[in-house]
Amino acid sequence: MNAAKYIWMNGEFIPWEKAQIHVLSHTLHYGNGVIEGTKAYKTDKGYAIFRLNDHTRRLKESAKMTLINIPYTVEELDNAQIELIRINEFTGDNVYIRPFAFLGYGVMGLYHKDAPVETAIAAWEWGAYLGEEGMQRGIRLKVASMTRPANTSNMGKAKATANYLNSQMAKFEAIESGYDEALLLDDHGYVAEASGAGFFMVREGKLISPPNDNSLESITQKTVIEYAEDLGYEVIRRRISREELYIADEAFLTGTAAEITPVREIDARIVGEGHRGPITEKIQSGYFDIVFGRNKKYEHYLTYVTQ
Ligand code: PPE
Repeated sequence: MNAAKYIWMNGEFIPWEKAQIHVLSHTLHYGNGVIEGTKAYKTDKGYAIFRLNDHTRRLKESAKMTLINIPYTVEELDNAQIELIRINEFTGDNVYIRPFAFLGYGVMGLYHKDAPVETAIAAWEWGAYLGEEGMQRGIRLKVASMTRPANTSNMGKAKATANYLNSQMAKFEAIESGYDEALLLDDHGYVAEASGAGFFMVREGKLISPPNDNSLESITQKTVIEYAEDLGYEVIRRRISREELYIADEAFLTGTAAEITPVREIDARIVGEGHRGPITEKIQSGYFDIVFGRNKKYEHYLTYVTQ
């Protein structure tokens, strides 16, 4: 990975290589932690963080769901992210920001009430999540053999570290089978989300995305819905069955890291014409206009980092 200069940890900026923890940290053993993924883009007016407040609020909400008490306010965490971008003196055209909270050293056993909460924020330059070529040509998706855990036994709406075991198994399986990314169904057989991104398909000129009954409330998904409706497209939130995937005219993934990644194949079925579809291309280029500050209407989503 691309190391940066500083990491914010428990209220202080410390050198990147000093941000270390004990091997008996609670989260390493039992997996209760929460993460966020936020991105800053280099605009004409310097770096701007996209939907910063929405991401930070989601971090606090994930922590509330998983019984982790983050001892910082949303405002304090927002300011720490702004300052982190400033002092790291990044130069790339975008920077990924990873705020997170986990349980530290001092308590073993499952009852975590007295385990100390550690809060940290790292930021680094991260290239195209599913490859530059994928952004142009589209990626190949495999429906995972495991489903997303049922709502009766997990918390899909929390961006919880523990949810990524399921994601990791699916992603590994997809790549080992020659695909780029995994798409996970819910426990009833309907599309939930990709291993680290949301899902959209296009049929008869309409955009369709699953409800978040069994998945993360994706901030990029929300942005795409708002923008697509602005462009005059109808957007429908409804369940998508597996066979319907195979006859989609277009498909794409949405995520902070994945941005808008076109899908060109799903389980050996060619999607549409087998390359980035026209509506996908419009949404993708419009999304980049928004995050890079080239669309005034969406500028309220940007937090500028003044030097
Ligand atoms: N679902 C999952 C499971 C997920 O991890 C993400 C983001 C999304 C949907 C899209 O959410 P949003 O970023 O709010 O639009 N995944 C993050 C981490 C990826 C990683 O590999 O790490 C991200 O994109 O930041």
